[in-house]
Amino acid sequence: YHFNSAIVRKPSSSVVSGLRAEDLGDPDYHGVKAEHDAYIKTLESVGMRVTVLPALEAFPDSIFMEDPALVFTEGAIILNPGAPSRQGEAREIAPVLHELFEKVLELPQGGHADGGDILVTPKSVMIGLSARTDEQGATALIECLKTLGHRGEIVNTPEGVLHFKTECSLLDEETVLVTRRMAQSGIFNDFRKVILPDGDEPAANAVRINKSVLVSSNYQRTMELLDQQGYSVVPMKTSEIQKIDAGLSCMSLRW
Ligand code: CIR
Repeated sequence: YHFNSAIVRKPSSSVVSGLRAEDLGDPDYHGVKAEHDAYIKTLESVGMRVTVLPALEAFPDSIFMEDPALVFTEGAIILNPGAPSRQGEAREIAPVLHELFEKVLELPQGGHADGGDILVTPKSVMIGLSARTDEQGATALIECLKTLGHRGEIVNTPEGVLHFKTECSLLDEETVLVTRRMAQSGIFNDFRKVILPDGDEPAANAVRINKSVLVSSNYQRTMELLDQQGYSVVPMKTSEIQKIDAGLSCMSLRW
């Protein structure tokens, strides 16, 4: 969670038709833009150099930069997103990664993996199988990770959630923020766990960057809990992006 660089992509007006599991109404473009602008400012304020890519009208979900690639200081991996409408996003990010990284690997065609299913921890890179990430994609990703000197590990995403990281995030070297269901799954037995208060599950997708933890400002009890545990909480507005199933990790690639 020590990062100094990030890539984000501006939302396009097509973001209002972003994918969602349950329709709570379209997000408002200006609202999404305001949340995204605040996100960029926050990344800068916690010490990141942010590369801002232009909006892509053809890809409503392309603001969620985290899904089509995975980056480390050692290099980048171009992924193959599982949602058909998002697969072209990988092609769009490729030239940018080649410019910024010396080593750029590509997940072979066939399998799928979304960055939202990948939790990088000091122990391993956890890859959650989901409706977006399949066995073939996860296995191929483990091979790519080896090339970059990282150990990948396949885990299960709880039924009915979009991504593995919809229900967990890394708070520090040994601690994860998790939903009760994720805590009970046994996946994080080797970690200290901060369990979200019941009803605050959507706050699970927080993101630790340097000294700060960015948390959705809709979840007061979670913010208090993290504050009591000594974390430096930065509240972020997520009301509009939440309508298209997004949290805080998904809007950037960080390294
Ligand atoms: C999607 O369904 O792909 C987008 N509407 C939301 C993606 C959120 N990404 C993430 O959590 N990594």
